[in-house]
Amino acid sequence: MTDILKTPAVEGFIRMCEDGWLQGWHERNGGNLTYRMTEEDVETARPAFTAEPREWHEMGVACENLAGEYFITTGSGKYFRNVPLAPAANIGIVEINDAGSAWRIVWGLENGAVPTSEFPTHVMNHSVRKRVTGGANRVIYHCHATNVIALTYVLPLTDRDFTRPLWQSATECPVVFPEGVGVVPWMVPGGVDIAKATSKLMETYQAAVWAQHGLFASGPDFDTTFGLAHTIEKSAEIYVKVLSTGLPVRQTIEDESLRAIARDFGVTLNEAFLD
Ligand code: 2HA
Ligand code: ZN
Repeated sequence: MTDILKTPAVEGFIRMCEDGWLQGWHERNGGNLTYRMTEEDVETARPAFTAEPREWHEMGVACENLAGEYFITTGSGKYFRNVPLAPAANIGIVEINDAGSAWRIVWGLENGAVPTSEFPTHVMNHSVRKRVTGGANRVIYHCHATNVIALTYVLPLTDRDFTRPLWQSATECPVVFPEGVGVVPWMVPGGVDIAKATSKLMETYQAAVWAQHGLFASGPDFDTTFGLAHTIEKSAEIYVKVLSTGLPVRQTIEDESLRAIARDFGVTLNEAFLD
């Protein structure tokens, strides 16, 4: 029988958890990750699924376009640090029902574990990203990216006030997230309000900043999604360092240069954030 831990989807998922831990973005049980499996992923993993169907759990949200989908998810209260050591206890695979309103465990999340506390948020955002990307988006990732969080104490909490310094602090940024980033004001984690506020922004953006909390990123695969979070956090780190010198900023990437990058790299920048 295939070892489920050696299948590309599960192996890639575990690697991303480890990568995030190594970056220092997942203290204690911080952060969560979900992946919407392809049909091929599901068929490859199916031999390892539980023989007896488990009970359904209502999510409190209904996403019709996710009916019958399977997700790999981190467990609620579980530590990213422990995922590579004991995957079946810290992550699992859940199936979504025909109404898109409930989940049940088909593999992993052993010893009574359940999906991440942010599962309804992830599901709502998967629904939006699946729709706006024509099915391409498969990954939703939430991490406590240190410098992104730091900036939420000093920058105005608007999409424009975050996007501009992030674009200006690393030349590749406008190419990686040409639509910019969204900003969610401080909200209680794990609730319906933060799920709704985030999914509204994810109609437009690949990533949203959660004030005084972290980053919420999406993408078609693990590399692209981790790369997006890494790029945003790196740019935030540079900007924090620049601010920390206390010296006046003598030069930055001007708007005409941002436009030049967009032209040469064939991306369309969100004009709302340019002067
Ligand atoms: O999983 O990070 O936002 C713990 C969290 C909640
Ligand atoms: Zn969090």
